[in-house]
Amino acid sequence: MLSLSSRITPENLFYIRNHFPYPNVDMRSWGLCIKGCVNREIYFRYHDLLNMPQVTLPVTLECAGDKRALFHPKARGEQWELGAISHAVWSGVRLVDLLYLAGIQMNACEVTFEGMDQGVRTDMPGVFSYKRSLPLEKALNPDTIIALYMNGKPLPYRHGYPARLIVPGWYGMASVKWLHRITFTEEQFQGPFQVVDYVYDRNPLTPSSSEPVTTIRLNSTIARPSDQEVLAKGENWVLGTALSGEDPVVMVEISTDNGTTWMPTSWLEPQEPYSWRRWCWKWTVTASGTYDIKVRATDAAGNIQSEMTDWNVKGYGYNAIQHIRVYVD
Ligand SMILES: Nc1nc2c(c(=O)[nH]1)N[C@H]1C(S)=C(S)[C@@H](COP(=O)(O)O)O[C@H]1N2
Ligand SMILES: [Mo]
Repeated sequence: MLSLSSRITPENLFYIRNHFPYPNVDMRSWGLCIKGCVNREIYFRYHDLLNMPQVTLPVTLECAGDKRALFHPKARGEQWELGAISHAVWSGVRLVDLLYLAGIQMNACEVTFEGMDQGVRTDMPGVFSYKRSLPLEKALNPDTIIALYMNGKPLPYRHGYPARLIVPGWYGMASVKWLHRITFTEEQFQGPFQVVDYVYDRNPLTPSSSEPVTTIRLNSTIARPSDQEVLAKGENWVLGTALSGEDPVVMVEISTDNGTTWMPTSWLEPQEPYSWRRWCWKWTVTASGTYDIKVRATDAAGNIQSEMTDWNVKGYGYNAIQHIRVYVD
């Protein structure tokens, strides 16, 4: 289910995705260190971060596996339907401000981010922590932040307290929770959450393509009515969201005849970078019957969602036109 009662997802309904059991967070010893190819290693205590200049940014988080259950043939992984996406307002320190304090050396090529959570994987031996990297350009983007607050309150434990990375416009796997270590490296990071997971593999027999999962693809979703719902004749509101990590979404259209004719929907809020936008459409139904409803979004560059999505082994980035069937009594 997708909660759209407000633009900001209520905290108890915000989706959660963890690869490992929750880590122990002891604030007496917690700190964030920056090391690797830097002029000086720096260690920040929680109050050091709280005392630095803060920025606030609304950002929608979407799991790369959102809508995975809709893939045909089925793709391996958590069978998310429509709910692995939520919206919050994040506040904290710009990552670039911290990185400049450490002084970046010329040989640095990437930045890796390590969470405090760790555990085993089913596909390889060893104990791993949740660790991901970003190219320098994205790490230095002023909108990439270390969030300390979510919706004006200290980050909830489940969402990464005391500090998490927020990488706007990228799928959720990049936004490392329970962050405690940042390392500049000369080489590209090869950890399993970077090169085994979160790559678009098209062929199960020849895994490990080099195309990493990064930006959120153009997508739109019908939150209400739900698939197979029975509606009464008369006025029915159709409600949903649209989002893209690249060019902003400029139009969402609805079809009630399986995609033959399309009608524009109305926005419930203005366009804001990195944020989903809710849309609605008043549907006046006069005849009972079965209706095939579809939704599609168009972005500012003229891209439009299609009937097909790019099938991949681990089921990332599903963004085909959504189709639901409803019955009108
Ligand atoms: N440390 C850590 N960070 C993590 C993860 C994790 O398992 N461990 N999961 C990632 C994934 S895949 C997603 S989709 C988002 C989910 O964030 P949320 O649980 O706050 O919604 O966190 C990301 N950051
Ligand atoms: Mo995810």
